[in-house]
Amino acid sequence: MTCRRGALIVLEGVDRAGKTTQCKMLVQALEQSGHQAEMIRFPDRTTKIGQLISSYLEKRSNLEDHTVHLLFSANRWELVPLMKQKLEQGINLVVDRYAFSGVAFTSAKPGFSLDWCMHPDVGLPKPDLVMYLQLSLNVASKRGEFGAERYETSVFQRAVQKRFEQLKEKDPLVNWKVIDAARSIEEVHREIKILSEKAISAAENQPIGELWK
Ligand code: NYM
Repeated sequence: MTCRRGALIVLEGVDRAGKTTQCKMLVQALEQSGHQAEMIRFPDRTTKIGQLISSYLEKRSNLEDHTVHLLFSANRWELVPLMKQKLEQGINLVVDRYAFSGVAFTSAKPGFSLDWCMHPDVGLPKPDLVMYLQLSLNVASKRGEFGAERYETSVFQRAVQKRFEQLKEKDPLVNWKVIDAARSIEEVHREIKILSEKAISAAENQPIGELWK
């Protein structure tokens, strides 16, 4: 490798935990301290697959549960060449949801095991850091009503939260950090920035890993 590679940094958590706000703040802060950084979000609703997913989430169409799970995964795989290219150019990628959301949301549906849900994402670029924004659903609901998209009900979100916790416990090869997201935006940001800077230094001279392999 001629230049130091960028780090793959993922933010996860239930809806309303503040992931998108924190991703944007992190990209800005990293740029201000001299790093190259870009944000990506999954699902990426701009591709053809992403449009199918978006229409499903907005309840404009129905898709069979296994099928939509595989589409979410395909939506990550279609971005892999671009992600690798950017990481190899030294750009740090800050990712709003990744395979962990894929597993937590589908496995919250009846009849889906964590193992089955993890399979299609095995071998994706492995995040150097996964920050799980932890927030009780009581606090989350005080931040306003859930939206009108599919999955945005407190019963489903409770199941998703449980699945995130199970996945985190089952997953010793991934660098998970739990962030208390009930604090102020600034406090949460400070912790996320420190952890990210550390991950960036640790990743520089390491090859990009493969998730769940
Ligand atoms: N979601 C997201 C999944 O069910 N599987 C996935 O693989 C991913 C990445 O889509 N409710 C769900 C979680 C969210 C929704 O929401 C996307 P948003 O607000 O665009 O992050």
